[in-house]
Order: sequence, then C-alpha cells, then structure tokens
Amino acid sequence: TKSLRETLQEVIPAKQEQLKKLKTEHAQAVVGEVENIIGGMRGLKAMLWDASVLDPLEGIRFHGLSIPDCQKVLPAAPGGKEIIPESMLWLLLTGQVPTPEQTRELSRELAEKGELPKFIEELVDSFPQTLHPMTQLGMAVAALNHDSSFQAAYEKGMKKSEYWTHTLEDCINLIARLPALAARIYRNVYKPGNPLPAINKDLDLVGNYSNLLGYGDNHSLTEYLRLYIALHGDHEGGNASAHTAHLVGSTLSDPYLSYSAALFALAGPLHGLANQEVLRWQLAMQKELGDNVTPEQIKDYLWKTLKSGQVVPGYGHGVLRNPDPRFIALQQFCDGKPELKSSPIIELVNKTFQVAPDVLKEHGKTKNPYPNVDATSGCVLYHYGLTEFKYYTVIFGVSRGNVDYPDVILSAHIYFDCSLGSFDPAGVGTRYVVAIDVFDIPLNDVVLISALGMPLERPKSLSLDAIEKLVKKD
Ligand code: CMX
Repeated sequence: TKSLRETLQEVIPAKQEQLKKLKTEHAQAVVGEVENIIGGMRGLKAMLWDASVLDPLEGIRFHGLSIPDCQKVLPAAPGGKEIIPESMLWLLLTGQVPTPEQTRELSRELAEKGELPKFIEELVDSFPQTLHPMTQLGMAVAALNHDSSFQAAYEKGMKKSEYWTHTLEDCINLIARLPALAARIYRNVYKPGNPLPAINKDLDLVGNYSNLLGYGDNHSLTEYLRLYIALHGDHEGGNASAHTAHLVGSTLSDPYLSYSAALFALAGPLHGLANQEVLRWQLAMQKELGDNVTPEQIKDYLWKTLKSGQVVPGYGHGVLRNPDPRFIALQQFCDGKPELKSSPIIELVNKTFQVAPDVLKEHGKTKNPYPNVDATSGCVLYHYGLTEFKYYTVIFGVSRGNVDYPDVILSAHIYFDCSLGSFDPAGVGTRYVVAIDVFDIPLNDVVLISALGMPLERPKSLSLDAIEKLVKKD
C-alpha cells in the first residue's frame, strides 16, 4: 500500500498541471463582481481552496463527498464506528479515500512522533493557570517552529519544488504533537498534579488524546471526539481561521506560525468560541427556567436574549442557509445513544432547535435562522463530564490542525490574483499546505499552498473617500 507521501507525490503534479492550464487558458476570466466592500467580503470569490466547497443549502463537501458519504467510506478506528481525523486528513490532502491499512499506518506515524520536546513542556508548565487555554495553545504551537523543517530548509536555500515536502513534514509533526500539547494544557489548568500517560503507539490520534485527557476508558466520549474532530477539520477557505492560516502561509511563514495565527482567529466568540458561549447560554436558560421547560418559555427566553442586544449563540452562519449538516451529524450521534438522548442538556438543545428558527425569522435580522455546529458540540462534551468550557475551543483548534492545515500548505502554493471583481490567475505560483480545526485549522491548505507555489496574498484596500469616489462615478 502507498504511504501518504507517495500518494501526494502522484497527486500533486496533476494539481500543478491543472493550475498551469487554468492560468494559461483563462488568465483573464472574470469570476464575479465586488458588490459590497464594507460587508466583510461575503461571497467574494477571491481565494483558491481545493479541499472543500460549502454550499449554502447543502453544507460542506470534502473533495465532493458530503458528511454522510464520508461516514460511509472513511475508515474508523479499530473497534470504533465514527470517522477519525486521520482518514479525513488523507481525503483532504489527496482527494482519495484511504484504506484501513493506510489509515492505521498514518495513525502509527503520528503516535510515533507525538512526544513534546522538553522545552515546550517547560514553556507550557510555566504559563499561569489563569491564562486562557487557547492563548496557551497558540503560543506553544508557535514555539514548536523551533524545529521547523521548512524553515531550516529555506535558510539553507531550497528549490520551490521542494517546499511542499518540508511543509508536509512540519504539518505531520505538528498534528502528531497536538494531543500531548492540548492535553498538557488541560491537565495544568484543570487537573494540576495529575500524571499524564505516555502516548500509546497502537492508538489512533484521538484515542491517544482522549487517554491523555483522562477519558480513555470512556469509549462513547472517545468516539464522539473522533467524529467531532474529523468533522471540524475543514470548512472551506474563507472562514476566519482557515483564511488566516492561508494568508500567513502565503508569506512562507512555516506551518507552525500559520496554524498559531489561525488559532487566535478561532478564539473569537463569533467563530470557534461560540461552542463555549452556547453552553454558557443554555445553562443560564436551564438555571432560570428549571426542569420540564415548555416551548413558550424557551421562546420568551430567546426574545429576552435578542431584546438585550445579544446574538443567539449557535445560530446563524456567514454562508449556510440551512441547518448545518455537522450539527445534524452530531444530533444523530446523540440519537443513537439513549443516555445522550435523555440527557437534560441535550434535551434542552433539541427543544431550543424546535423553536429558535421561527423566533429568529420573526426577529428578521439573521440571514440564516438555523443552528450551526456549535449549537450542540460543547453541550455533548458537558454531558460526558468534560465541563471545563473554556477548554472547548482548544478541542476545536485541535481538529483544525489535523485537517485544515495541510490544505493551507497546499493552497498557499496555488495563486490567484483577485483585483476588484476580476479573477486573474496569472500569477499562479502555488504553495499548497493542508490544515486541522485546532484540529480544524487549514493545515491541508498549507501543504497545497507550498505544492502549488502560491504567491503572497495582497488584496487591494480602499479608504472611505476612495469608495465614495468609486461609487459616485457609477
Ligand atoms: N442571533 C441574533 N442576531 C443574529 C444572529 C443570531 N444568531 N446571527 C446573525 N444575526 C444578526 C447579525 O448580528 C446582523 O445584525 P446587524 O445587521 O445588526 O449587524 C444580522 O443578523 C445579519 O447577519 P448575517 O448576515 O445573517 O450573519 P453574519 O454573516 O454577519 O454573521 C455569524 C454570521 C455566525 C457571526 C452570526 O450569525 C452570529 O453572530 N451567530 C452567533 C454566533 C455563532 O454561533 N457563531 C458560530 C459560527 C460558526 C463558526 O464560525 O464556528
């Protein structure tokens, strides 16, 4: 069976050829218009992201596969049923479905590379317990670039065609170390003094992560984490964390720095921090309304939140216009387990889902009145006893590392120059790298960026006066 590197060796030349052809044959093609410069670039077609496409109604597809497709074909862990980040990473990087043997081999490589360097352990142990876990994760990931293969090779002088192999090396090392790093942060902040077990070379990435967190005996939670982290791996390129990794990667900053930057974008309450906010909000609702809440009571609570000028966390999306299929997949996971289905917090999430869309429609502001993945993801962790909700975004972050980042690496190596409405692939360089969501940060893109040799991103900005002038001309 072919290894991940061998598979990529075969896949990348075809991608490079595809890009070259696009560049020569369609250099002047116009792919869209800029309608609204002050609207946060919604809908602006301005970047290449090969691993996934987000349809507003259907949701995400990874190289053409929907979430239910992935659940059918991607290998699970031995003894498990859920998708694991390794098989998702393979799909995102190569566009191919790995065999169970290829997935096992990747799990083994990650476990073998999973120990943290001593200086990183000391760095993390020196952080104050009160420092937010996401800040700790981002700082430690940046420091891991001490051993960056890409940076060392660049300093020596390497050919552009060699970028992607070093980028991939860094991505694999980074992903491998995330469980030990994220678990150490958890231990230091919430369970000081608890021993951290050694990495088990026979376990998959999330099996080890769960074990290190102290939940290795809880098979159901471990399976949930596998699904959660695999599903969060990539969500198109324009979301704040993926785009950050892509932008930073386009400067040829190494994957550790690109991923670290992405983690800090993920840390915002409108993005990755939302799962923490949802739980906080649902628990406050539970406290105020007590048990056996009625739909009317939930409606009143939703209006109270909206009238106080706050958003309803877990609802709405920059692109989606239907319930998020990741939310549905997590709901289905809960439906299949009686103890989860009858859990008070999951029941409350379900009851909220029954009434919130109508309230948000009546409120009339959000373009998408439906739940996103954060509407339930943290609440399930809470049910399992992982109640430290400031830590939830770290788990999200771990997912982006696994999957998204490699894509960032790959994408950075493909270049499209977009200037005010015209799409001009003339400068196609392409640096392709792949990325995980903290396991969900565009490392896959980072691999692609380096493989395709994409140029530095540098869109044009306009001042208010310049926009006025432009608009008045029309
Ligand atoms: N509750 C109340 N109002 C909402 C809302 C919600 N859940 N979602 C959007 N709105 C409001 C917006 O604040 C905006 O109001 P203003 O015109 O006063 O600024 C208006 O509706 C239009 O917004 P939109 O175009 O529908 O949504 P955006 O693309 O601007 O924002 C998002 C998307 C996710 C930031 C927004 O829906 C939101 O704040 N949701 C709650 C937080 C959340 O769940 N975030 C997680 C998203 C998933 C992720 O990235 O991880």
